[in-house]
Amino acid sequence: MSKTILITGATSGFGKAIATRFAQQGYTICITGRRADRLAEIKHELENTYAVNVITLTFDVRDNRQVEKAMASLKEQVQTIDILVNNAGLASGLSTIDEGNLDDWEVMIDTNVKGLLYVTRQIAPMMRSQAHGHIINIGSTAGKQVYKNGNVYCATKFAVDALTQAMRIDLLTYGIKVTAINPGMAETEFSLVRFKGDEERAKGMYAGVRALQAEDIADIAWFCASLPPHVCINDLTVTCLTQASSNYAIKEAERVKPNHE
Ligand code: NDP
Ligand code: 8X3
Repeated sequence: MSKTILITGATSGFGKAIATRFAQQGYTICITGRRADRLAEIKHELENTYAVNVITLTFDVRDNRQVEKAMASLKEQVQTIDILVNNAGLASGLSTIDEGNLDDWEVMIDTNVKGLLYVTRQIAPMMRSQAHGHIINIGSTAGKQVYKNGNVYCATKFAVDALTQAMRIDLLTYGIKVTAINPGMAETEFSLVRFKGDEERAKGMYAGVRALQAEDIADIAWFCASLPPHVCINDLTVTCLTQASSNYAIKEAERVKPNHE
C-alpha cells in the first residue's frame, strides 16, 4: 500500500513542488487550496506523469467548518495519513505597525496560525491512533528573526515555530515526528500575493538574486521525510547562498566568485 501525504496550499510554490516530489516517490498525494482549477490541473499532470493517485480538496484553511468537512471526506478516501505538510500561508502587505492594515493582519493570522491549527487538529488524532506520522510545518527565517515592516507576518511565523516545538512535545509519545522547515527568500507567488498582484514590485524582490526555488524546498522536505524511523529533524533553516539572515542579504553580483566560475 502506498504512503499518503497531505499538503496544504499546493496550488503553487512550495506546496506544488512538494506534491510533485512525493508523486515521483509513488506517494498517494492529497493536495489542497482554494483554486479548484489549479488543483484539477495538478492532479491531471501528476496522475499522468507518475501514475499515482491524487486527491484534491478545495477549501479555505481559515474556515474551520470547511476544514472539518474536507478532512472528513479525506478520511473516507484514505486509511492512513503518513505525512502532513502545513504549508498554506501568505504575507499580505509590508508596512510599519502604526500604518498596518487590519484586514492584512487578520488574513495572515487566520491563515498562517489558525489555519495550520485547524488542519492539525483534524489530522493529529488520526496520526495518534496510527502511532505513526510526520508533520512538517513550513515556517520561515521570518519566524527566527523579525525584519523591518514584517511585524505581523513575522509574528505568525514565530507562532509556527512555537507550535512546532509544542506539537513535538505533545505527540512524542505516539512516535509522531514534527519538523519545521524555515526557508529564506524563495521565488514563488509569495511576493505577488504580498504586493496584491503588483508584478513589478514582486519581481523586484528577486532582481539580481539567485533565490531559493520551490524545488529546493521540495527536495529538503523529501530528505526530512526519507530518514530512518528513529531520526527526526526538528528544525531546519535554509537560505540561498547570498542571504545570511532575515536582515542581511547581498546581490549575486556582490558575491566574490571562485576561480572556476
Ligand atoms: P505561494 O503563494 O506560491 O503559495 C501559497 C499557497 O498557500 C497557495 O497554494 C495558496 O493556495 C495557499 N493558500 C493561501 N491562503 C490560503 C487559504 N486561506 N486557504 C487555503 N490555501 C491557502 O507561496 P509559497 O509557496 O512561497 O508559500 C508557501 C508557504 O511558505 C507559506 O506558508 C509562506 O509563508 C512560506 N514561506 C515562503 C517563503 C518565500 O519567500 N516564498 C519563505 C519562507 C516561508 P490558494 O491561493 O489556491 O488557496
Ligand atoms: C518569507 C521570507 O523574508 O520574505 O517567509 O519574510 S521573507
